[in-house]
Amino acid sequence: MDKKVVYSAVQPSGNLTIGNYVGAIRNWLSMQEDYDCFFAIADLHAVTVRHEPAELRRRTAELAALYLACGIDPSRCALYVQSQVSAHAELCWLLNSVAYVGEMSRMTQFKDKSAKHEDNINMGLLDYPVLMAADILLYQTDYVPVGADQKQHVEIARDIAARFNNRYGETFRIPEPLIKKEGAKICSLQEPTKKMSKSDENPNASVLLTDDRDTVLRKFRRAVTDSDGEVRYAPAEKPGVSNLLAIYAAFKGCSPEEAAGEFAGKGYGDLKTAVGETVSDALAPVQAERERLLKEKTYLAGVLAEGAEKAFRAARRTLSKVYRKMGFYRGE
Ligand code: ATP
Ligand code: LTN
Repeated sequence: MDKKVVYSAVQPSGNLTIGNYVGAIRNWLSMQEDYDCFFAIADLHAVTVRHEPAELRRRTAELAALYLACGIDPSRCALYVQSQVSAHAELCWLLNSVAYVGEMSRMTQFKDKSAKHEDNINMGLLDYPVLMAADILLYQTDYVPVGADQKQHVEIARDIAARFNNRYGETFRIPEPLIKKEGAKICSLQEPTKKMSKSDENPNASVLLTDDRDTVLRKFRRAVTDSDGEVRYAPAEKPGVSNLLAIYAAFKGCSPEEAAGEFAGKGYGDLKTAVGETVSDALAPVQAERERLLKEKTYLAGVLAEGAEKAFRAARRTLSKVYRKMGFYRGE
């Protein structure tokens, strides 16, 4: 039987945080064995907010190197840059005629980003979920592993697929979001009820995958906790301490409750130092490998070209089917 298909992507829109790692990329690794995986760098999505061209180019290469350094294996999946497979933009256009402006303008991310970038509410920002639906549907995807914040976008992709199938006949498989309970939401170190985000303005709020040891230790030392002094896992009551325990647990491979047990009778200082050391120990080899790969420009470009080729071969089948179903003239 054919393997099930997995699709996911991250935008090259900033420096990735340990939230992106624990909530997204790390979960992709084990899937490479059992599924047909497509992992993309969503550069077409990244231009929906104002960007610097040279920075986009640099960040795209950096994200590719990071994927590889984290253990994404290009011989077992298609690792590629979205804009190098033109089928994404083509299918987006075709799906635009079955997506409604009303539903797009109700998306949480569209509302948040429009509020944040009031001077640049462009068509791409509104169309973002349709492009994301095109990404997913092109590969007849079964599962989309993402963090909790992307659930709504996967749901709209399902709606668009079902509507298209209904109007033109069975064409797309209906995808399902795959959201892990643990690590689906790593919180900010400064406002622990908010998610840790790569675009946070406070540099102490997020631990970046590129932060050196001293920076990681310092950010954890400054993390907001509470004044009761007892290390306990109780997210509602003690969000700061619980977030530290959740991060420690995610990197140690245990449950947050087990992590709390390790610190029974110890103070917040011990917890902060231990989390900082654990995270920076885990990041060190990934950072070294990323640095090494960034120097191998020809290798990196080759891996991405091969990935785009692989993705294109799969995407082409769905795209021709869509053109046919919609009645585009192909010579007969
Ligand atoms: P931005 O702040 O620029 O919107 P982001 O940090 O939210 O960016 P995305 O590129 O939107 O990152 O997300 C990439 C992937 O990482 C998605 O699957 C998303 O759900 C996941 N993710 C992002 N932040 C977290 C977090 N704090 N905890 C767990 N998963 C996360
Ligand atoms: N919008 C996503 C990135 C993304 C994506 C996708 C995720 C673009 N296309 C397809 C899953 C499937 C985000 O994480 N911000």
